[in-house]
Amino acid sequence: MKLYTMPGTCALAPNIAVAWEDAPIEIVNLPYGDHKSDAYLAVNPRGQVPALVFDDGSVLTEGAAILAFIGAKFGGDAFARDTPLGYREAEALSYLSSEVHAAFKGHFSPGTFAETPQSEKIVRHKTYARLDSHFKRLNDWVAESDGPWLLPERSYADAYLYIVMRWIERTPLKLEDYPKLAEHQREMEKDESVQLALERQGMKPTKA
Ligand SMILES: N[C@@H](CCC(=O)N[C@@H](CS)C(=O)NCC(=O)O)C(=O)O
Repeated sequence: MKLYTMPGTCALAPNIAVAWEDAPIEIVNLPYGDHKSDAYLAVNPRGQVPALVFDDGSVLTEGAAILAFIGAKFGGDAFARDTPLGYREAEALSYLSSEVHAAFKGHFSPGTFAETPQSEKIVRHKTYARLDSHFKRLNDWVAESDGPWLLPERSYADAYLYIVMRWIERTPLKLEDYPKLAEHQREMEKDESVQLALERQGMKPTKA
């Protein structure tokens, strides 16, 4: 199996899960731009990472679905779904993917929602307010878990949270305004599997 990634992207979440589980999945880190090459469009016509290619050539996209696959196939009991942790993990992954990750679109591609520089400015302004409310919610969530993780135990949601929070550096928002999320980032970066995944994706720890 091959997992397609690209530096700086959300593909880091399944890449971290692969490292945590020591799963026999090859990481193929595309140089930025190659996600629109003919060769990669044959893998994922949407030109996005992550994509997991099975040995029979079939392809699974969507980070949360790839994480669910890695958990089911290689995660053993720790990530079994029929437990309160499993349901909470699914809830957190769904929120991170459909709400938090999606909200960054207004920062990375404001032109999707606006046609003029003036309306782009409004989109960005609203995007940062929306991201701030998501980050406050996530900060409370970590505080309530009574530990450094999003849930009472470490889960794949932490891998997803880690990559979306790295993107805050590219916005006017500041990680130090969400102290539990800053602590979460530091804890993740102490983890050797996270360090390995970062290296495989051509990235470095942030030293938050
Ligand atoms: N809904 C998809 C979104 C994937 C996605 O947004 N991938 C980004 C990187 S984080 C990407 O490949 N962007 C390149 C592009 O859209 O051109 C998922 O959750 O996997």
